[in-house]
Amino acid sequence: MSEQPARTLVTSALPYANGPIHIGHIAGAYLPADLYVRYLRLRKRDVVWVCGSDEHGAAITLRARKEGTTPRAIVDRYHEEMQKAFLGLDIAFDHYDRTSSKEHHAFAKAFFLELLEKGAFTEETRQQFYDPVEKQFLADRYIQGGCPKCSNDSAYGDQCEKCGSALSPEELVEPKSTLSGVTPELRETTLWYLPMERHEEWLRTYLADGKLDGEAHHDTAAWKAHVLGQCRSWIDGGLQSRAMTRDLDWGVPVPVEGAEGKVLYVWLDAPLGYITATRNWAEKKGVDWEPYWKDKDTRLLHFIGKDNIVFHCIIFPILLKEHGGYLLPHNVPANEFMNLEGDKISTSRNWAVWAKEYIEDFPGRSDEMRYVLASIMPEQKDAEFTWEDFQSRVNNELADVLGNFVNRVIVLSSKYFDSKVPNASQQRTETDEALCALLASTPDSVGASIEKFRFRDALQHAMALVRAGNKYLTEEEPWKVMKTDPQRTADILNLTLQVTANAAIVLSPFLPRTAKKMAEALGIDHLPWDAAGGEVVPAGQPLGALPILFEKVTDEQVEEQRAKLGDKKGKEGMRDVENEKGQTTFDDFQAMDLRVAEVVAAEKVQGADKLLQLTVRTGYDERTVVSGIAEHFTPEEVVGRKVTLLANLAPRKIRGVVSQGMVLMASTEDGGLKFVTPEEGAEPGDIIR
Ligand code: B3M
Ligand code: ZN
Repeated sequence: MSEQPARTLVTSALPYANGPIHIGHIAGAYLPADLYVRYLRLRKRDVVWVCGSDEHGAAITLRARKEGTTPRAIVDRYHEEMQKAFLGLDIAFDHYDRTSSKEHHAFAKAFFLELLEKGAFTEETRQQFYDPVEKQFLADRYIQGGCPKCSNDSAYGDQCEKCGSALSPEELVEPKSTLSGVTPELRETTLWYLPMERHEEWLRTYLADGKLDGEAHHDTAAWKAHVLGQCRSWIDGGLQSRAMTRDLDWGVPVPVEGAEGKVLYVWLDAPLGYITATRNWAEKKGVDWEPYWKDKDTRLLHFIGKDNIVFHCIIFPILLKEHGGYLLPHNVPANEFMNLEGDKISTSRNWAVWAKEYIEDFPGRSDEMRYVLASIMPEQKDAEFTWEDFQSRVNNELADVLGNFVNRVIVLSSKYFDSKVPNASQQRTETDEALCALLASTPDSVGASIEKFRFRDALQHAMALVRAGNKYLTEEEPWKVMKTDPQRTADILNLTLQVTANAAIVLSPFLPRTAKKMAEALGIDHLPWDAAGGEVVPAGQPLGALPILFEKVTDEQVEEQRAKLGDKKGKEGMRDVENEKGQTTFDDFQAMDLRVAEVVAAEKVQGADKLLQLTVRTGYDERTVVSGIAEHFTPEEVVGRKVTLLANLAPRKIRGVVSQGMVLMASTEDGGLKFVTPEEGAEPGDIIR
C-alpha cells in the first residue's frame, strides 16, 4: 500500500499538563512525528499535525493537591511551559490546542451524547472506592495498594508501574486512598460504561488483518510488531467494559441531567482533543476540517509512547466506530521508552533531561539533541541516552564529519573559484560515478525509511552520503590537484557542493537549523526535495558566508549535565542524598509506636564488632535492644542518653540476644551515626507522633 493518500492527519499524544517535558517524551511521540511531518511537507504533501495539552484527569488534580493550588493554575502554567519546550527543540506542530477550552468541552459533550443515543454505553450502578475522610469517590490513580501480579506494594488502581500490568482498583491488595491514607470504602455510584467485549471481533480483524467492514483498511505488515503484540495480548485477555465517566469535579461535565459531579473519563475526552484541535486549526486556516477525519483518502496516524497503545488502538477506535463517520487509525507507530544513564526516566526523582534546561544550557543547539535522539530513537525496543554518547555523537559525527565536510567544501570553493560554484566538465572518474550513484539513491532511501517510521535508518542513510563526501574529499585532495589541474579541482568541488546541497535537503527534517545554514552557505534560499538526487546548485551560483555548524561538547559540559541528574533541582545548599522511598500511608505511619526512652546500661555483644546490647528504660518497662552502633560509640558514651525508640517492632533474635525494639539513628554525610535525641524535658514513655 505505497500509493500516496490524498492527505495525512498526524497526531502526537497530548501531554498531561502536570509537569515539564523531558527527552523521553520528545523521543517517544514528538520528534518522530516532527521528522515525519517535515518530510511530508518537503514532499509537498497535504499534511496536518495537531497536538495540545491534556488538561483533565487525576494526574492534574493530584498535582494541584500536592502543590496546594488549583487544577486551573497547574494547567495554565504547564500549557505555557510545554509549548516553550517544544518550540525550543523545533518541534513544529501545525496547531497546538488544549482540552480545557470551551470548544473542546462542547465537542466532547456532543460526541458523548451521540454515543449515548446510539446505545454505545451501558448505565450501571456499581461499587466504587470512596474516601470517607475526603468524602469523594476515588479515581483509579488515587488508589494505591499491592500489585496482585508482582511484589510492588504501591501499584496504582489502573496500572502497576513496576510490572506494567493493567489493573482495576478492586484487584489491589490492601488498597489505600492516596488522598487521606485511609482504607477506602466501597459505595454505589452510577456510571456509563463502554462494553468493550462487544467489539472484540471486528477489532481482531482490524488489527490482525488490516480489514474494516470487510474492506482492506491498512497494511498490517507496516505496523510495529510490539504495537500489534500489545493489542493482541489485550484482546486475548478478554476485553471488559470500562467506565467512561468518573465522579470527579475536574473535567468535561457529563451532559446528562442528574449527572452532577460526574465528568467524562479522561481517556474518552483526551483523544477527542485531536478532533477539536483539527477543527480549530481548520477554522484558523479557513478550510474544511471534515475531510481530515472523514474522507477515506485520508491517512490518520497517531504518534505515541508505548504506555498509550491500548487507548489509541482499542478504546479510541471503538469510540470512533460507534459514533460512525470517522476514520480509524491507519497506523500507530508507537515508540518504546528512552532510559537515561542506566535508569528509568523519573520526574519525581529528577532523573531526566528536561527540554527546558537543555535549551538553556545549550542555546541554539537544538539540532544536536534532535540528532542524538533520532540516532538512538526507541523505535523497536527501549533505548538509552547517556551524556557521554551525546558528546561522542556530536563531536565525532556532527562536528568532525558533517561540520568538517561542509567547511572544507565551502572554504576551498571560495578560495579557488571566487566564491562561486565551479563549472564541472563531463568527465567522471569511477570514484565520481560511485559518489554520484550514492547521491542519486539517497533521497529515496531516506524517504522510504521515513515512510516506514524507521527514523534511525533514515538518518543513517543521510549521514552515509555525508561520510562518503568527506572521504571522497580527503582522498581526491583538491588542494594538491589545484596546482596541476584546475579543471579536475573544479569537478571535485562541484560534485562535493552537490553532495552538500543534497545532504542539506535530506537532513533538513532532522537538522532544520543546520540545513538552513548549509543552504545559506550554498547561496540558496530553499531546499527542493524534487531536485535532490542530482544537481541542486548550478555552476556560477554565488556562495554565501562560511557557517560555523557545530561546536564540540566539552568534558566539563558532560560532567555538569551528569551532576544535575537526581540532584533535587540543583539548588544551592541541597544535598545529594539517597532517593526518597516510595510513598507510605498515614495508616502505616500510625502503626508505628515511637517512644522516648533512656539507655541505662550498655555492653558489647560477644563476637560482634558492630553490635551494642542496650538496656533501655521506657517508663513502663526495661528491655533489651541490640543496636548496630558499636563502631561509632563505646558503651560508656551511650549510657544516660535519651533516645527515640521504635517500641513495637516485633522482637528479633540477633546473635543469640532477643532485641525488643529499635533505636533510631541519623546517618550523616560522612558516613557517621548520630542519635535522634528528643529535646531536653522529654521523658521516657513520652509518645512520639
Ligand atoms: N496525556 C497520557 C500521557 O501523557 C496522555 C496522552 C493523551 S493522548 C490522547 O502519557
Ligand atoms: Zn506489578
